[in-house]
Amino acid sequence: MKITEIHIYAHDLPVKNGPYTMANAKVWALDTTLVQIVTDKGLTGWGETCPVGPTYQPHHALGARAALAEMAPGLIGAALHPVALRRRMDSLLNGHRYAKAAIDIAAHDLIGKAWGVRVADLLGGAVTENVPSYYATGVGAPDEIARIAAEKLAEGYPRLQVKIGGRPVEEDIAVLRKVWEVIGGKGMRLAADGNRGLPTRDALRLSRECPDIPFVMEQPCNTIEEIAAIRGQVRHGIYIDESGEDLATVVRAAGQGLCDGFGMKVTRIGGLQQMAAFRDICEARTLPHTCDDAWGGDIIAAACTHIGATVAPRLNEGVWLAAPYIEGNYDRTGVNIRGGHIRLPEGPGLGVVPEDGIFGAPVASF
Ligand code: 0XW
Ligand code: MG
Repeated sequence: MKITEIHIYAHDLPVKNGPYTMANAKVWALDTTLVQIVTDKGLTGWGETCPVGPTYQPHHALGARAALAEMAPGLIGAALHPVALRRRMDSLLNGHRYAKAAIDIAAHDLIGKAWGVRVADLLGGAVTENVPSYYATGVGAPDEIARIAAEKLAEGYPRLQVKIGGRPVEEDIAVLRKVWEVIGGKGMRLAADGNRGLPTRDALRLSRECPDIPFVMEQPCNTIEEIAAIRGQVRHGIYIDESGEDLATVVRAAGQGLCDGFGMKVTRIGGLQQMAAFRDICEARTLPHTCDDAWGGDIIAAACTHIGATVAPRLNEGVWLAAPYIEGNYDRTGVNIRGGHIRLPEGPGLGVVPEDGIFGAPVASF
């Protein structure tokens, strides 16, 4: 099966009750990029990549589309084998894994459709049909975040991520204390995500002043070097998210014991083929991790859910979806969270087929 056409679409995803606030970013609407690949067998597959604004990671929507346009002519005629396709993309453009991921996801969708199987089964096999999710709050005041924590606990979420950073650390400590009053001892796991926003001084205070609250500290500081500097001094587990830029960094972090787990994004690592390798590296070193993306609609949600369904349950920190912050779906059912869990789409392929014309005319076609 060979690629005969590539179409690129841009689609606006307004944030419900926005903005969504993180230490270094406030977002009201996200610009997502959809990739449609057509093959010589007449099948169509879909991929998606949606940076959560231009400052969360060194990714942005126009950058994704420029990178896709740079590679697309060289991909016409390519066979749909994910490893060979990744090497071909690497021969056409250095880096830009978050754009390559959209092609990789569409390739998995197509292979699944051609073989009549779900993407989860292509990726090694689903171990659950009901994939755990987690809820991520924005940066907020103690009473408001504690109210959300109570609501999400009652809904059945097994895990909560509280956003911190970008303000005096005393406020972050007050939020975590209030949240723990609500969820402590009730079986909900807790992550405090700094999104690179804390100086090491504040990350150390946060850990020292909350020794009784068993949260993991997710990407507290900007660089892997800052995380390495505080690693031996904190009482809490540390997860790397934004700094886990590629498999080489993951191997380094795991090999040097720089973290206790990861928040991982399917597009940042380069797509589902690289994500499956990441999953296996984590399993070899017993490192828990998430399978998320930064934002995006039902195509990226399906991709995250399919890989999330293959993770060993004891290491599965869940699949975060933007669905609670988005109105509407790409097809009749979409990918949604119920009771803190996501039903694995039935497939074949991703199991999401966008309604005809939903994204308007392509912004580029090859
Ligand atoms: C909570 N997320 C998965 C969604 C936002 O894009 C940020 C991200 C994270 O964990 O950093
Ligand atoms: Mg994170």
